[in-house]
Amino acid sequence: MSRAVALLKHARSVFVLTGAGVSAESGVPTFRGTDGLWRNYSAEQLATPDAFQRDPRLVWEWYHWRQSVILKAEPNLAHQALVMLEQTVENFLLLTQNVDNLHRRAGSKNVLELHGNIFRARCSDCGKIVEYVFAQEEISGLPKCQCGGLLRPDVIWFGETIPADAWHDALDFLNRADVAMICGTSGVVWPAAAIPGIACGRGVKTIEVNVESTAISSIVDVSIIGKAAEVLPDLLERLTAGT
Ligand code: BV8
Ligand code: ZN
Repeated sequence: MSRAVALLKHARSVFVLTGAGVSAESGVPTFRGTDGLWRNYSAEQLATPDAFQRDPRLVWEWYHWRQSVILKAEPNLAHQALVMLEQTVENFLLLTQNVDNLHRRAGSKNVLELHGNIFRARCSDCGKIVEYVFAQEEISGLPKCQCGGLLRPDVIWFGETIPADAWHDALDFLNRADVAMICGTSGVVWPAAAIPGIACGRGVKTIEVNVESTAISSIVDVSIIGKAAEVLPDLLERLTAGT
């Protein structure tokens, strides 16, 4: 922990990558943990264009269920610690794989949503993007656009390319960062999983926070095993105590 604080103390630019682990303590299920299944489906089976093509109702049921879980959730101390970190360092960028909007609800400003946002929908016909929160009474069938087209969640599914501008901006910031923190991700989903290797290759100091060791634990400068909602507030307390 003290080595992580020392790295952050001398950092002007801090890059953070988060995954489902930082929302776990808000009660939002992770993807690959024991709570990662829904009706015995895995994310890889449902979060694909083919699954939506084949059974849009099933896929929408999954997203409606996830929206209902997230709407009951509150940002946790990990999200709040990252808001503090953004206010503490000179330059800050938060790249999240999460689609739950909890970083924004916590107050993070400079956030890039690499995989989209579950509270937005996109028209399969005209491409229009709308804010979308499922309300039982509103729709009996599938959500439709004003043009009549079928709406889909505005998230990036497996097999779909990620937003080029978000990826470009993230790498641009990472290349100039002093420290990169990798929090609560299993590091199995590409291309986000490439971030730690790119950071190490650029000489950016890396800190991992995860409840268990992962494939990158051996390549990062500091690997902290613990819950994000405990480790991150502790890190911020030590970081700001010295100021
Ligand atoms: C693409 C949105 C071009 C939907 C998601 C190589 C290059 C490019 C692509 C690929 C490649 N190899 C394979 C691919 C294909 C694929 C891929 O990566 N597949 C994997 C499964 C092997 N990638 C893609 O398709 C990407 N597209 O690159 O386009 C292309 C296309 C085709 C072929 C080539 C190139 C698009 C990927 C985006 C998929 N969309 N989500 C939705 O959410 O509904 S991914 C989904 O997984 C979520 O976004 C999630 O955030 C993400 C990653 O999972 P994690 O966040 O890491 O969550 P996980 O449950 O896995 O882990 C939680 C971690 O937290 C654990 O480590 C746990 O220990 C820890 N933890 C738990 N509790 C805590 C904690 N840590 C701290 N505190 C705690 N309390
Ligand atoms: Zn439309």
